[in-house]
Amino acid sequence: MALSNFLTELDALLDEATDAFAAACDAAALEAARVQFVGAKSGRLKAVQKGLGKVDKADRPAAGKRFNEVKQAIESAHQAVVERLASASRPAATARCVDPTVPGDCCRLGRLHPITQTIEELKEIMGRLGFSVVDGPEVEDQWHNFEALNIPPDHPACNPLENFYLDQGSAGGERQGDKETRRQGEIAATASSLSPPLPVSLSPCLPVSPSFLLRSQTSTVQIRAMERMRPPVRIISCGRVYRPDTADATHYPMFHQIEGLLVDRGVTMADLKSTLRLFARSAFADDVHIRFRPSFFPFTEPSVEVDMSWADGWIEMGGAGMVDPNVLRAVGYDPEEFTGFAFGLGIERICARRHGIADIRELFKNDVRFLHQF
Ligand code: FA5
Repeated sequence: MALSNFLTELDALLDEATDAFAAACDAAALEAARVQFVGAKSGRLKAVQKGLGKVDKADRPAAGKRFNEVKQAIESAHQAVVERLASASRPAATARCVDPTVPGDCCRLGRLHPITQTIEELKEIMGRLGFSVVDGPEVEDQWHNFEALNIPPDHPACNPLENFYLDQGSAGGERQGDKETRRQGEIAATASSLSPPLPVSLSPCLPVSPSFLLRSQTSTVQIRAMERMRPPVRIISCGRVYRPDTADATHYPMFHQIEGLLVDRGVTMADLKSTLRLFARSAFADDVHIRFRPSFFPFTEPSVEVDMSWADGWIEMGGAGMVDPNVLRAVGYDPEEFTGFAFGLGIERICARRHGIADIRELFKNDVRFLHQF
């Protein structure tokens, strides 16, 4: 056999064996490749070795030398894959060198949103003044949002452009009786699916005013609380309210209010003012002043705007007043026996003042770099 033919056969074998070992992805595939190329009995290297005796005698030393080199290269390729598979099956912790002096990964702790923090603090302050916390639904019926609060259906405050009414679908083509029956079913289903469920049976206006809306004020909870309780009533409620207001530095279409209500015998405006003064001093600082400006809310009489003052001037925080006798009557209280005060303040404005936030829109951008400061 010519030397060149023998060497060509050897080189081809080396290439094939190297590729086969490199492709082996587990021990079984590697062993199959080993048997095929370097198996003691029928391996292909053994077969090529037999051809060595047929090479011309003068060329045999060169052929033998090259054979040994190729044999060694194939065995090294096999050994490299043995090691690769062994290290892949070792547990990562032992494979990797641990340096205990390297500082650990810093894991940022989450925190409550500044509005939630403010609400928790306001609840705590009012709790110390003897007020307990109640909640009401954000989806409201017209009775609680308007009518029981002495706001008649034709009042501008009920205007669809001033509120987020829920789309309850069109009932076109139905007979009036069918329409009413279907509406009652929808109302009952919607009311009971809310959390907490709307007390349909307690809502005298539902059959005649079935529209639902996102509540526009937490004053709704005054009504819900008085429907459930007998005086003395001393509650606060904090939560989201919705109005189609244009967003600016002090307004947002979704914002939070804290509502306060105290009903008992002999409650006066003096009680309202001292309660709000104590509240303001606890929430802000001892040197904060409050002032009442005459105003109008259908559910309080007299009504006032509540301003608070700092070095840079007065800021409007909310509304307040003595509960209107019509509201007391709507929930079955005798206005000759009981009087009460109520107030509703904007929580974004309180939060902004406490933290020096110039624009309340920052609170709702969900920028963690901003939120992380509180
Ligand atoms: C009311 O909502 C009355 N329910 C308050 C009330 C309760 C009066 C009980 C009497 C008795 P008013 O619409 O003024 O009132 O809102 C109260 C406060 O909510 C405002 O002073 C302001 O601080 C805040 N506020 C109102 N609209 C927005 C808004 N779009 N974005 C942020 N805060 C707002």
